[in-house]
Amino acid sequence: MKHTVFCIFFLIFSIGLKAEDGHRLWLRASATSPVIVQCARHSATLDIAVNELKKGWQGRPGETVILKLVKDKQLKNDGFRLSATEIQANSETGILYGVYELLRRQQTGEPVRNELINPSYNLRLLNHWDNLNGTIERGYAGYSIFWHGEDSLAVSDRDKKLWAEYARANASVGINGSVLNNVNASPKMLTSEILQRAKAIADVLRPYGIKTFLAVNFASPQVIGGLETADPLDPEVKKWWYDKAKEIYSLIPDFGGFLVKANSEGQPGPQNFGRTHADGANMMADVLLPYGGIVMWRAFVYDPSDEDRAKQAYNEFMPFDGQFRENVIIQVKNGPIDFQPREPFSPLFGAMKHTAVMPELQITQEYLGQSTHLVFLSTMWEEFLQSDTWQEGEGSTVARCTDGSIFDQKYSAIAGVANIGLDANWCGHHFAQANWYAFGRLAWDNSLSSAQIADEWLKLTFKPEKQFSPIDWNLIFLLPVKQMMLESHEATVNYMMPLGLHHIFAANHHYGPGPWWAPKDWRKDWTPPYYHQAGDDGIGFDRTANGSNAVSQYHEPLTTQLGNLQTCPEAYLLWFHHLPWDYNMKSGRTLWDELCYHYDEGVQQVRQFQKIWDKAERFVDAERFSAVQKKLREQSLNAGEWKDACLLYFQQFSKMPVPYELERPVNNLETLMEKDRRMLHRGPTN
Ligand code: GCV
Repeated sequence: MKHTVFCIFFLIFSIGLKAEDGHRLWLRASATSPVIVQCARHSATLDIAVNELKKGWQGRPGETVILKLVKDKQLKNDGFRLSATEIQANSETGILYGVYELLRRQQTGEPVRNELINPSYNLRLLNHWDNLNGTIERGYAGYSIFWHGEDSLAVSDRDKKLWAEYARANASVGINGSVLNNVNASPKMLTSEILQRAKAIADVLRPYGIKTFLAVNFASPQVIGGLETADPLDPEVKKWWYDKAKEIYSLIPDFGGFLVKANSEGQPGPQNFGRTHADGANMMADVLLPYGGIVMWRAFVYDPSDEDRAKQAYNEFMPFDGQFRENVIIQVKNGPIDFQPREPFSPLFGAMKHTAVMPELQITQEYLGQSTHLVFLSTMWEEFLQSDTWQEGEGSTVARCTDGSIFDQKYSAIAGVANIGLDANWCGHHFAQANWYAFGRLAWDNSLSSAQIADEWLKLTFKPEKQFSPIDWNLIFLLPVKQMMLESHEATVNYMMPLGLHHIFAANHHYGPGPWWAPKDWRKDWTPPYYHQAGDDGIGFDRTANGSNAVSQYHEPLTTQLGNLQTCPEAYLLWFHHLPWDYNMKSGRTLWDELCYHYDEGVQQVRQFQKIWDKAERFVDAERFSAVQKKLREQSLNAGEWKDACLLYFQQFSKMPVPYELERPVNNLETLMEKDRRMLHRGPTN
């Protein structure tokens, strides 16, 4: 009887939840009451702002809201003054951001006080690693929304609708620029035919305040321009870029500028012509300067030398500090290696004092379970942004070193490598949308907490239109699911690479474990043993003064702190130290036992996530519920494989048992290695 009553009750509630494919992202709410909007001017952007208010108003019925353009010195370009009935801004985009802020607060139940709100960074950019043939490098959510092939350049209504939806989502979280193509850039990007399509995209993005940028191939003057060289000091090469810039600006008058990956992983650059990064970046900067454009020059460089890969970007870029033009920004990945599950911050942050430096984060989860694992990246980014570089004394956080609060810089910027594709839900995993959202929110306000961001996102994305008891929704859905999000990054670090381990992926796909992978003729720094250094004597990469001395690239007291075993945070222990298996950890366990505990903890955490999600079923529409449920099952299985693969592999060296109180491995090492070999369809990459 009790059971029947429960079933009827459950049915009544679940029938009300319409299936959702996730396409509406966090923009699901519609108006609950009418509003009168007064805005003295019309423009594409202001009209969007007015319409958004009308479509999404959840405030007092019949309220009048004033949108007012002002000249207020306290406001930055995109900033605004907010109150419950008025938004003031210096720019139209400021008004638009104010509208989205007001609506967000109404929809999440946050108070609206009189506030002045300025963004942390001037430029808040998505980098799309989209290829002209429609594929996406490290994309896990289908094909490109921008490019469908070089023979398919006509712009359809479907394209335009999707681009407008994309632009709206970006604007709603404050993102104001998009780099439309892969940093491994095809020279063809700059041909006139392709630029026409870039123009069409830019036209759709513009009213939402989004500027268009392009990634460019340094050898373009040779490859598509027919010149004999791409030497940045060659007058003909300079002229080629001048002419190209002129052509681009005639199509896209507010074009933002170039993103360049040069002399990195086989991409051409100034060094091919005996020139420096500064020579190359400055030439392009000069070309763009008359139009107000900028150059984002990536510092993701490393070569197959014997030098520790973690040191190379710093070594290569520091000598040029102060030599770059004002409209050049050096774009630096958060960590010194490559978007690993956990890295210390790159020592370039704060160290380049006379050059603008911008962080590059990776929203697409190349190394974090791609679109299968639920990993809320905000906690990782928060940890990174709040890391103290000590470069200008205590409190010189990465956030402050890059947003213009410490260094005098004309441009401040932050970029995220997008996780967006043609999948109905844009990001492959419903919870991966939270990472797009979080990137935008942190780019707007780099002091936001992940708890706040998760709270907002969950309310906007999952609050059922149907009324449940708010107490139930809070207790069974909001709080536990938020907690799951907040723990998810640490869980992934635990089951993949705890205690500072890094880059121990199987070759090529960067998905599953492969600590064993080391073909003889392959670059050592593209193989996991280079990074974990496991042997009979222990595990970890010695980056102390006795080893590669990468610690010396950090500012004191960090050099000493990281180099000293007593003070190095255990989260980075094996990043900086090579230690014996029986090394005594703070917990009193041996290093080997501690590793086992972390791997096991990661697996248990994901099992717990499954319980949380299953329990929340009645609050989620069936389509999104089961999609996430399936992915969590896969994640649980994968977490177990990670644990078994790493522990069974490292056990060959530690020769110590997995602590008997922990769950035993359920996979055999040989089977896991075989699975890895089968996944290796294509040739390996780094
Ligand atoms: C776009 C890593 C990725 C590459 C990526 C590169 C980069 O190596 O695996 O796919 O290339 O980083 O950031 O340039």
